[in-house]
Amino acid sequence: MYPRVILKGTLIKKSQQKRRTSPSNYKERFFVLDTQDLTYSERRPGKKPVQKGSIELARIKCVEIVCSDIPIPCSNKYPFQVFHDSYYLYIFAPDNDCRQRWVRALKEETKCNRLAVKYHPNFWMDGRWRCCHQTEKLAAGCHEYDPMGFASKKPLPKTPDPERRLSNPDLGRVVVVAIQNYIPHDASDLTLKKDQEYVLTDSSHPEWWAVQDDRGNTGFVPNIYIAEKSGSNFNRFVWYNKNITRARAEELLMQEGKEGAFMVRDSRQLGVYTVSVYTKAPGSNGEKNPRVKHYQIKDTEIEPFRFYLAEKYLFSTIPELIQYHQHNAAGLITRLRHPVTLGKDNSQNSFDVSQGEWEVEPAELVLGEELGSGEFGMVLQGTWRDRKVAVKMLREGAMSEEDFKEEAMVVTKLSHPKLVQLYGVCTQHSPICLVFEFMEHGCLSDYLRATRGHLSPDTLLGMCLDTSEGMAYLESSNFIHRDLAARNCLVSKDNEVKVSDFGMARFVLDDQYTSSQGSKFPVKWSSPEVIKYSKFSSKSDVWSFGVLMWEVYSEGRLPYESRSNAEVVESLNAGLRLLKPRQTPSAVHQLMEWCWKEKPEDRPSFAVLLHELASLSDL
Ligand code: 4IP
Repeated sequence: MYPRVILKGTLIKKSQQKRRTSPSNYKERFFVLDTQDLTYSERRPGKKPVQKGSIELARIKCVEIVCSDIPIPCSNKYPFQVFHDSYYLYIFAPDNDCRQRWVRALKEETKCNRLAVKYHPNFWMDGRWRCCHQTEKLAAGCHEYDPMGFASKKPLPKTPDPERRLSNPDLGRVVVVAIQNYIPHDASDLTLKKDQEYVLTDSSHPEWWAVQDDRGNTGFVPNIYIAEKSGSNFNRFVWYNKNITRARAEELLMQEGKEGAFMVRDSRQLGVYTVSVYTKAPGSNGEKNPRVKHYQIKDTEIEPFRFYLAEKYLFSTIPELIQYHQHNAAGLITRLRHPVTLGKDNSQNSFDVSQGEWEVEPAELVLGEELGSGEFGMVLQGTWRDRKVAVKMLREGAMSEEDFKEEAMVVTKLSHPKLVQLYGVCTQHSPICLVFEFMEHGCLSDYLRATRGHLSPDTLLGMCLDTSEGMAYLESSNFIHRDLAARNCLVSKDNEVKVSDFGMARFVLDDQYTSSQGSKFPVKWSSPEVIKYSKFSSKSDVWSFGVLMWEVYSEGRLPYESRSNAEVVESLNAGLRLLKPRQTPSAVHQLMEWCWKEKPEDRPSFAVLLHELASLSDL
């Protein structure tokens, strides 16, 4: 009987390195799976295909996806493995569906073979298995091979404490693949189906991680049952340039000419990535010196593999690392401010207010009385399209307008009932002005002082709850406020509190405000890692939120009233914290203290704080 063709298509294969000296190359091959063999050929235009290899199906012992923790060094990012004889053939599919088709078909055709009992879920690379660190290529696998995903015998880790969380937006979007089925053991768990993809939403527990399935259900699963999805298909990221040389990267970034213009590109070293960034920062001689600096993304080389750039701030994925350095210089010459991409229109990401829907027509704006003044200049009451608005007139030189325009679109897109909405920007006159939602009672700190002794415990708790709601939204949008304090929240006529000025601290030009040594730096609201290393994150916002709760319950007092910034830093270093304001319920005080944990990872997320405060307000 003739063999019947089951699947065919072009995939990339890695050389099997049958000999010690075999090259480690990746080649495009036309694969054909029939009922007898898996065959691959070279196809060249106008020439007859040349068969390069063939594996008899009866000799296959394992077919499985590869869960890689490193960037994939070829253009197809979805690897799977065919273990046959004593060789591992790694094949790379262009997408997950294609990989699943091949893996399923191969498993089906080999299911009656004498299969391996265990297999290696990760690659054999550089003389060791990345999954179990064994250095013998033919060493027994470290994971049960369960081709159809029936078994679920792995011992389950100890159930975590009830404080476990379902979301940790600091994670960014990390996709994981189930390496075996999991049947939930309690209501907060989620069913895992082998080979299916999930989005990781929390990885803070050592053994139980929260994931979300494609229907939006979220729950906990043992982390030994999942693996990070292989491949680093960065094409969807605006900062990634695949085939670009160092010289071309320099040319493009110099052309862009903006401080912090950057891109991520493939390094000459296979599988390694480089971040190239433009800076005008003065060189060692103090003179202005526009140049491009290149930083290689390194990994820790020992499990669990993590990525880092200039200093050892470690991340489990490269997009997470980039996202972090977009907010923090942390050892780089400048933070990564403006992604630059060859061939993609960079202006897509920038805010061209002259044509954009965010431009406010000066003729539509009626300015009224002065409401106050802030870091950026005067705030006036106004009317715009029949609604009351607050208009911030930016004092010339107070703000980096170029940077602000770049990011204003992001800010205007953030929309939540507990955030003060930025309606638009008026750029046609200099200095520019920002048009915000109007809040009758003005800023929270002034309001607390003005109403001291008159606000009920419910109102105080409601103020904290409102703020946590706005902040939980920012956290879930991966947006860091950087200057959360009662002075940066506003109060409506119904005592509703909304968070304002989010992200604006990045555009202040006054060094006294931006440097943690500066006299205007909000030390009293800042977490230790912000004071020491300017390391901002949603968890540094959580610290500030603890101080804001303290401000609410002390009805507008200044934290550490009579102490200087230096004294505050000293007492924080000694482990001291703000004292409980007289009328604070102990449950709220416990939350404050939780926000002031030394290590960011020990602090709760805003999602948890919101949940906790909401349950207190239900009592
Ligand atoms: C060859 O490299 C090709 O990659 C072969 O793949 C590969 O054979 C060889 O690996 C490797 O040495 P060069 O073309 O640079 O010589 P293909 O036949 O698809 O071109 P496999 O067995 O992986 O197909 P070794 O280990 O067989 O030498």
